Amino acid sequence: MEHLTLYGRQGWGSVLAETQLVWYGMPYELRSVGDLFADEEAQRELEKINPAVQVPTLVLPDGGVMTESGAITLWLAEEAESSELVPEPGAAERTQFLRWLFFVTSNIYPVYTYADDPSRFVPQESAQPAFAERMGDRAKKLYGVLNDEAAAPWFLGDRFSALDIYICAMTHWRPGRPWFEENTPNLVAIAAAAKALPKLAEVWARNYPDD
Ligand SMILES: N[C@@H](CCC(=O)N[C@@H](CS)C(=O)NCC(=O)O)C(=O)O
Repeated sequence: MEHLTLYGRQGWGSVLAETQLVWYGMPYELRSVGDLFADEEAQRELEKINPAVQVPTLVLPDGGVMTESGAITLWLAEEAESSELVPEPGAAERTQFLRWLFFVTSNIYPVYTYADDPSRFVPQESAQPAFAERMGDRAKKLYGVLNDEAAAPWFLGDRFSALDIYICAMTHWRPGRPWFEENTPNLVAIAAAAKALPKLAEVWARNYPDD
């Protein structure tokens, strides 16, 4: 396939797409975007491609645009004609894979959108910290649910999948490693195992150089 262009930022959600591109050995060009919460120029540039102004944003060889990490996950598996990260239709793990992929992308991920910059949603400055805290509580609850559902050594049991990549990436985010270690040991174990995969070592190190 012709090359893909991934707009991303070190350690941000673009790592979800980048790891999968690396896994499948798909050629891609990485375009680093500035801090989308602070850099208006970076916002304006990305907005031309993805009006939601978020990463990952993937531009396809035909100029089409793919956003939404969950959709990108399903699309990449199809494009790669691989079931290594996405259980194929009919596979025993498919149902739970889809359930938890959507749980992560449509339940947990938006909590970050709301808490990253509460001023976008709560005009009154004095109310913003409490709002962010409530969002943090929501994330903790949902990560607890995910932890209780997690099998071993991978989320789906014996079968590695893109869910393990999400868990590895997201346990680098809020509420922070100590909280995950104390409260979600199953997720932390999965994250460590995903981190140790030689195929992904470089891309993890690029995104999380301080680990
Ligand atoms: N639904 C999107 C969420 C992507 C997302 O929230 N990305 C964050 C980085 S982790 C972002 O770009 N935030 C910038 C902003 O919201 O301004 C997905 O699953 O890809």
